[in-house]
Amino acid sequence: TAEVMSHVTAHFGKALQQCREESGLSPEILEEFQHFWSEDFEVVHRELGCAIICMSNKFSLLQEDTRMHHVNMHDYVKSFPNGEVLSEKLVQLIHNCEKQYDSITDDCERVVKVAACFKVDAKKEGIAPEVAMIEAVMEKY
Ligand code: BOM
Repeated sequence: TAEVMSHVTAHFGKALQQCREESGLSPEILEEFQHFWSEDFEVVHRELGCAIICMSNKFSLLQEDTRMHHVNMHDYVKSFPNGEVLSEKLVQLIHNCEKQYDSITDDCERVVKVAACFKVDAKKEGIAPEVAMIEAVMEKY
């Protein structure tokens, strides 16, 4: 659900500041991670892909091949309140997007495509949070 996704995003987003330097993602492109879900934010920059890789690695959410670690992602999402209602769906959506961009060899470029696909599909499924919902739970993490 969107409520659960707001918690996951608030927590995951805390890793952004730690990943700014190595990813080269400037605040002009994305100031705060919760804006990822904003209607006016376009998920297109390679640096955002690099940042998502770095952030995911902080929580061991990726495999050696820079694809999602299914078990760890499932457990990560399940660790949030009501997480079990979202975990399976989230893993399924991300994996479906990964399959569509598997031929892109540049990891940062591929991951930003996967993230853009995930944003579109999460909206379709009604599990995309509003930025305000994320802001409301930020203080918990
Ligand atoms: O193939 C690499 C898979 C990378 C998975 C991350 C895609 C989505 C990241 C952008 C959105 C994040 C929102 C919440 C946290 C989900 C882990």
